[in-house]
Amino acid sequence: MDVIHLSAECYPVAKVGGLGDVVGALPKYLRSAGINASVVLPYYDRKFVQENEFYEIYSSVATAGGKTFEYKVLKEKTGKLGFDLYLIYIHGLLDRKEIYSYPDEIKQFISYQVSFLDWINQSEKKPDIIHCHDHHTGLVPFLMSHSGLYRDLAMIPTVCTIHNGQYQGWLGWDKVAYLPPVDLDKAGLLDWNNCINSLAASVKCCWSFTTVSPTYLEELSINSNGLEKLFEMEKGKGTGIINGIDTGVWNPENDPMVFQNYTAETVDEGKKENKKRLCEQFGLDETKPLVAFIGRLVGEKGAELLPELIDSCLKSYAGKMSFIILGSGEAEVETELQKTALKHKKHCGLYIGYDEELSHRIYAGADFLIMPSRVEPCGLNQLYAVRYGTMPVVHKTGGLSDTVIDLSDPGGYGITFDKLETGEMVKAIGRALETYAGSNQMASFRKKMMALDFSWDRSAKEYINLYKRLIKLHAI
Ligand code: NHF
Repeated sequence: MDVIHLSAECYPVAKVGGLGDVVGALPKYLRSAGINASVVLPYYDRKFVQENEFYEIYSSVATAGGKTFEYKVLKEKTGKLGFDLYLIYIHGLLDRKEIYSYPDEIKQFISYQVSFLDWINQSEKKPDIIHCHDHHTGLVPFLMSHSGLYRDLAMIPTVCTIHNGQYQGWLGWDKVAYLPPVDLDKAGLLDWNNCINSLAASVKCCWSFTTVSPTYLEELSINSNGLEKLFEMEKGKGTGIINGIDTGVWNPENDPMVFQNYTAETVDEGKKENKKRLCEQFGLDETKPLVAFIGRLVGEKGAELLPELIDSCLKSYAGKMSFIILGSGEAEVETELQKTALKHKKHCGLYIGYDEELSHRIYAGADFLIMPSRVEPCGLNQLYAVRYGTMPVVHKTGGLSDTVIDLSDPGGYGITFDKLETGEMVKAIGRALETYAGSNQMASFRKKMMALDFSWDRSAKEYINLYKRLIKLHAI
């Protein structure tokens, strides 16, 4: 079975968040389960692309927005990622450093989608499934069915995975000219609230959509930035599949980025050494329990709640713990956190920015990971945390509800709280401190967490079952 994944991100080529991690890992696991999965990305002028060899497999001209442009398809030479990687190159448009935030982003992603379709349309061997991720690839299912240019693709099953329904790829109807000729009778499929909505079009036109956790599928009908009714109507073709983690990359036993490797057997000594070195770096007291936050400093992740939480915890628990924060995001949140770190120099370490190595070191050295997310479609950080024996303390929402079992429940290994209020979160941290102080408790929870299986094997199987079901439908 040939499956092509389309995405704006794919680790280690281009990653901003969890989308990159998923698209960098899932195809590998599909491959080891016998599926010929590959990834087609826009070309980016970034480290991985500069340092690896690619060769041209196809070039042609396509039209979008009444303009004809030349595009090339490049293939990575060695297959070292564990799957075939293709990049779509367009001079002056798909040859940039950053992934997002260009003023002509609309043109950038439409040209990417159109070039992909143009290439596959002429290719003799068609894929069995086209799997689109998030709104940047959301117009593909519509164009496959409703543009005369791609008639040959109309019967290929499409899957659309929603990693984050808050961002939808809106464009005004004045931008319809950017698209190739489409059947305008079907324009309603592109529309949501009087504008073209790429994510809505994808959900309407794909054969099946998935969300990255079952709870998130439910939540989208209640809170999805205006698409609630659509998700309510289309729920029947949706499935929630929990993400996995790449256990090859995230493995404390041989992770080259951490200070000292460890296994479930040696977790206590390993964590002690990692914490010591991390605390040295940030001027923190290594004898205190260490609570970490890693992630984008934005409202969705509840990052603006951290300054008050840190103040309150240090007050309520007389400075008996330390915090460490890694991330970047909204300027105001960054400034507030900088003030907090300055005010509590001995108790709060802060790194504004994105640093893959430091994130691994924090998972290895911290005792707890706090996730006060407002919205969390799946969440990968809590999964990385348990893999490194770090206890997650999470708001019960989305994928966090599906993956973290509270200590008080059978099989529990984490701490959950229902409301995003400082008081509730302070209590949750209080429970963390009690657990830390309890003799031998922490040691057994760490072992328990490290034995959990959140690898991709299980989730990959669920995707394969879905692909098989769609291919059967195709045959009918
Ligand atoms: O895990 C990958 C990630 C999710 O919750 C995460 C998010 C973005 O917000 O699926 O995508």
